[in-house]
Amino acid sequence: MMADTSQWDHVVTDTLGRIGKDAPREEVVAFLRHAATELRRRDPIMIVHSGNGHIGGDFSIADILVTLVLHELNLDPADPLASDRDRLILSKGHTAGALYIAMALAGYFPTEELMTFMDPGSRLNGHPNRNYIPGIETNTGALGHGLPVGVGTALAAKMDGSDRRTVVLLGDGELQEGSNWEALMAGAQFELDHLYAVVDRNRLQMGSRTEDAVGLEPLAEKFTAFGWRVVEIDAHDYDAILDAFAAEPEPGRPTLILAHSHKGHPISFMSDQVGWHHHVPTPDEVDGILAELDELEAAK
Ligand SMILES: Cc1ncc(C[n+]2csc(CCOP(=O)(O)OP(=O)(O)O)c2C)c(N)n1
Repeated sequence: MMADTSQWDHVVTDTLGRIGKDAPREEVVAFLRHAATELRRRDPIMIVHSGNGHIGGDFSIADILVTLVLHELNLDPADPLASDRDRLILSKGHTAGALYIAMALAGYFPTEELMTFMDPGSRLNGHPNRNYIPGIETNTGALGHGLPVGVGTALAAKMDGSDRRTVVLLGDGELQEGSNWEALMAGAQFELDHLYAVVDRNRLQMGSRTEDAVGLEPLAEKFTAFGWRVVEIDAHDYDAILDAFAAEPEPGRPTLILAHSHKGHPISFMSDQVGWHHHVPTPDEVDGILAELDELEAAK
């Protein structure tokens, strides 16, 4: 049963389009900050509508996602299957809601369609499906498959002699799937220097801290030992995200961006709270999220 969300009809999500590579850095950052705020406004309303979703992990990757989809990657919403586009794979497919909003903001499909999230017959499934939305590169949701597919995608680009990049967004809990470590070895073996893995290091998985389930640390050292160049960033700092992708690839080595984030960021009552992994917010909580986003936007 889809819930009534008409009380938030005043929250309108408009297409923003993409901001070009030649725009000044301050303009890019202001644009991306606004886009991420719009994403975080729309997300809880979609989740209340469907009664499902992964709001904590949506919020932790919002800043990176808008940076990639609305600016950094070589993508064209009007030509979503252009052969030399960069490839983005959302391996943490449970955060499909965030990807859909970023894609709608960029212009891949009308923003009105967002409110069909998880309706019967909707193109916007609970996990991304490439058969429905052109521009989604591969179906994900069963954790542990995005990076192996990304290795193949990047290897294909290398065999084509193309400079196109492959970027895979992973959860940190997801790293407990052994397939990731095989893919890390293969990425180094094939010297895929246009392959980027971004790990959303929010330190929480479903129901616990990662370190209390199957501990991951020392993570940066493990990636280095597997032959990857490691770049550590604050996942909510646009300059850091932009700089990480602007750096020239290191010849022969894939790049691992270890993005230190906060699940539920930047909302005071959600941030770093494990209970918000797939909590469906109450109407009061949605109002609280919207009020905090308004306040933060006014303060900038
Ligand atoms: C193979 C597989 N096992 C279990 C799940 C169920 N599941 C969905 S989200 C999740 C936790 C993922 O944690 P993490 O990768 O850290 O994501 P985040 O905390 O950033 O949302 C799990 C276990 C799944 N989607 N796929």
